[in-house]
Amino acid sequence: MPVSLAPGVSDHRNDAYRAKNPQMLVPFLEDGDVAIGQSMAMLEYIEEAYPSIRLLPKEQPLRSQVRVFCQAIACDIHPILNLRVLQYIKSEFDADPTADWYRHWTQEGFKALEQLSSDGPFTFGGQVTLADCVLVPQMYNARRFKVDLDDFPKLVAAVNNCNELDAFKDAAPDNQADAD
Ligand SMILES: N[C@@H](CCC(=O)N[C@@H](CS)C(=O)NCC(=O)O)C(=O)O
Repeated sequence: MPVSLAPGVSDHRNDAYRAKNPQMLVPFLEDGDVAIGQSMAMLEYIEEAYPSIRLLPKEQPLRSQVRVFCQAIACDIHPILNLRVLQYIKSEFDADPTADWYRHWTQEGFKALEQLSSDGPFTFGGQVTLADCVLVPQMYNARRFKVDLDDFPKLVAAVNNCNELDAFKDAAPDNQADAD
């Protein structure tokens, strides 16, 4: 079910959605009896419930390296660039967070990710992993906010290669039923 974050709509803040997800954030996964928020929890659920497609490598140290990469985005980069943070900076400090704030924290985070990633074609070599699933949307936002990506050739290449695959095309924001 589409949940719009658009200003003036804010489906994620209505009572019906809050009853499902007290954090009032998207995405939110419903699969049978399972109803969970938090992207990393969802990705691990899908990994365990649908083991025919493996996105978390079994072997170490790769397994942990993929988790480190995912958490660098989910715990450190994404939270400070989130909609409610940007809205708060604008309303409380009368500053435009889409200028310096967004670009600064994306580039700081991407510097580390570029170093953490391995050679392509994907973030950790020849197989798509959870790292790619987490990087693609963060890169989508970086492009949307016109962050200079010249220093991140491995990340850009991995995302471009993912975006050639049907699964990533199907999941792209512009290909969703409620995209405007
Ligand atoms: N840690 C959460 C973050 C979820 C999150 O912040 N989602 C954003 C969209 S990408 C959101 O719902 N923002 C609404 C807001 O900030 O009000 C996760 O990984 O699922």
